[in-house]
Amino acid sequence: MTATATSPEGVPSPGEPLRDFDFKAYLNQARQRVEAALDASMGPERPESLREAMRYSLLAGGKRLRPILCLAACELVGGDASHAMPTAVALEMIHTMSLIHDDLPAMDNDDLRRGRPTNHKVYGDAMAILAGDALLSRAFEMVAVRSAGVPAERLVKVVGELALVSGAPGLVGGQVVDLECEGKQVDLETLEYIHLHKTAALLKACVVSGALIGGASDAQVQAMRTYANGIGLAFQIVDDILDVTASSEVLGKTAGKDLLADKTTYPKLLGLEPSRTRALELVREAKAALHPWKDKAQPLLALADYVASRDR
Ligand code: GRG
Repeated sequence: MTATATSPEGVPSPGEPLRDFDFKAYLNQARQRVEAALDASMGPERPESLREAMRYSLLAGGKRLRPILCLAACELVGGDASHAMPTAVALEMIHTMSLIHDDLPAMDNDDLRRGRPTNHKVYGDAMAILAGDALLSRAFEMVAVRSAGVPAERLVKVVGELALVSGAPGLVGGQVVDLECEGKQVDLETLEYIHLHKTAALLKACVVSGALIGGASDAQVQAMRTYANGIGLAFQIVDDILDVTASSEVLGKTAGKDLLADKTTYPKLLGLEPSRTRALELVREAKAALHPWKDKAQPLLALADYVASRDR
């Protein structure tokens, strides 16, 4: 399997097809595995009403980018992806929790997510908060109790990554600054702070956790962090672009929300085309971090391109 390498570093440019790698088939297969594992992850939770609210959002579809990044990173460093599946599920649980909480009236106040009414619209605010809380706790259970075949010291490191990303240094910190900036002029530095914490941090936790489970060296983990910072910011830039260019129907969430809420976004600060250019630059930098792995990195290289080219 050889990538079509044309850049000076031998890293394929964003959008450049990777020879002999069928990304569509890879993505389909990975999504099917993740969906099955997510479905199986929900045990006989009681009370039934809580179980229903948790399942409603967890099994509502979504791109499943985070668990797939985790599995791909594990495989890249020579690990067995099945060992990383409980962690991949845990990361999707944390992501889903953050979406449920983000959609609440006290936060972003949205009523459409993944093409369906938001959790609180169906089950009420209190149940939505509790379903999110239960998914967060369940995520830690997945790693600490349900992972098999992984040395305990690796799992302890993964638990540390998950704790950091779901607390003040990650999602919560990013969300607080985002809320505090509502209705204010925000500079690029602050915007980047928000999205490094709200979006990039979780993508980083995905590849770092997968790599740790696969037995990565410190240098390999560092390369993963660099890769994830790039794709994380690019992901958010594209998210901001799609908010103004795509429909709610395609996105499965309310389009045009940023404009309506007068939010500072990359297109607002930089303009639409410069935002696209910046996203491609970030993806190029992210891909360069994977250079040591050469063709073995094809899934993560293709996932980086997908982040920049996605339409939902
Ligand atoms: C309560 C511990 C705790 C944390 C919650 C609410 C909150 C703190 C943080 C908000 C984080 C957030 C919702 C960031 C937005 C990230 C983003 C762009 C999500 C969309 O991801 P996609 O497009 O969604 O991958 P799908 O549905 O495809 O999975």
